[in-house]
Amino acid sequence: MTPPNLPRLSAAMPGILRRQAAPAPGIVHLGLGNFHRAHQAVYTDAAVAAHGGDWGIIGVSSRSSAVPEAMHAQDMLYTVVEISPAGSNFSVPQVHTDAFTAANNPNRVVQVIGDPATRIVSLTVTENGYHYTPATGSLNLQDPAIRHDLENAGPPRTPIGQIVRGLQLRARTHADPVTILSCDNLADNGHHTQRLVREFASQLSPAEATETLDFIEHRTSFPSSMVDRIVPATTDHYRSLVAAQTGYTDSIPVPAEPFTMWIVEDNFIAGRPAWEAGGAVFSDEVSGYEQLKVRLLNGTHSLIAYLGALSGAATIPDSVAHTHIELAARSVLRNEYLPSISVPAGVDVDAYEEQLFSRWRNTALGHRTSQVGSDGSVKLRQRIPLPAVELLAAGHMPQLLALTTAAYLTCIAPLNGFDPGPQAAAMEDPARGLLSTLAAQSRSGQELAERVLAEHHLLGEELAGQASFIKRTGELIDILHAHGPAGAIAEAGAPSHASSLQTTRSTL
Ligand code: CS2
Repeated sequence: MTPPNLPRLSAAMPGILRRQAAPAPGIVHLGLGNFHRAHQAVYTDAAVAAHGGDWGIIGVSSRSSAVPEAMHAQDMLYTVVEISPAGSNFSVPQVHTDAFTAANNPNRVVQVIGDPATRIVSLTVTENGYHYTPATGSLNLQDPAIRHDLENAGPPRTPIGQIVRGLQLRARTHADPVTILSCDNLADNGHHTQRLVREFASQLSPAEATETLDFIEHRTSFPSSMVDRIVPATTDHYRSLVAAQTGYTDSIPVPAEPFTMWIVEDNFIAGRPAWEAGGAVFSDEVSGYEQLKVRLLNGTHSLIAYLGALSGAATIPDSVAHTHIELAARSVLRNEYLPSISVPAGVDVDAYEEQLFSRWRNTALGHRTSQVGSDGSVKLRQRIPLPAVELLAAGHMPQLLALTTAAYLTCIAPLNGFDPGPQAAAMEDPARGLLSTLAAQSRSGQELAERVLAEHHLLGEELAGQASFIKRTGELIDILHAHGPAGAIAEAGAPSHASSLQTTRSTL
């Protein structure tokens, strides 16, 4: 329960402000969700505290006005609640200078990106926010939102459309350089974003396209970055915790695990904050770290989320507490993801794996299986195909990658008459409609896998032609429907007895 009559978090509250005011703005951030507020904002706060600089952040939320409105009501402040079983830590970053909602103020997004004071445009818009076709990696020119933005039917609605219109404005006016920094879980996220921006710009009228592409070529940079911090959704539990332990109310606190990591390519054409002060690492090996994270962490996370949801687990810690799910997770991580990765120098994989399991076991955090399981049609494309194709080419069946795919389809597109449970029902996915239709037309898992993977290329072209993988995925869908996760894990070949856990740990 929140104690009554507590004041709301504000700049006037004694002990809150560590500096006179937020710095002047230099960054526009698209995607004012919890992740940005517990990650990049925290690093920027540390950078400005240590070295100064005009690196205030204008936060842009895409559709919801809840966070921008609450930030205005709290003098742009909010609490980061670091949660571990040992206790909680509270901090208040002081770097946002403004916040608004793109849907309510669409022209303003283009203006702030075009503003000469803006030197970095950063993004956390999720894999789904890039409007690309997972099968090809290219901009989805059939997507109605992209069509809308290209046809100039009004101010742009998609992040890529907003960025290109902002760059067009810069090209037309002052031509100051600017960096576009993707902070989403996409392999090679800098190049990926650059490619989509170029593809969008090349669809403009010839004169506009020439001017804008020239600007993109010479006056922008697109560093890649690997971001890592588990950040669940805010709930009333965290609001009450903040009220009980800080003496103020905050309607938008952000829960986060203590662990945080940011590896960034140092390619900022218009300067950058000294993010090292917050622990960011500038490296030429970003793509190695990205692979490591997108596959070992995010890929294994997906398996834990889908098998957990099908076992009735509401949270990731509840899911890995099932011994057979932990075994499946260790097996996919070691035997199926790891072989596809060039591990960056200095990374100890055993320690990395143990750290992942201890992060996933953080029961205090309550990270939901439905949150990690959402948007699988876009996320899995980043996680599964390349490692799977490599193993297939070497003559090995990636059983647990097939099981991840099968568990995903069982959650989102169950066959007629099967109820995958409330956690699966709570998963959002842009492909849910299509996949439900395909499931309704299928009499077996094999038919479903064939339709989804071979005909609709859900996991890309590479896997569309892999008949043995598709067949195995279909068989595992049938086993999941008939015998549940434990049966399917045993069938997929992950060791199935608790006693083998130790053996697995020591022999992998
Ligand atoms: C998760 C990530 O939702 C997901 O797919 O795997 O959000 C994960 O928690 C973060 O990437 C951790 O850095």
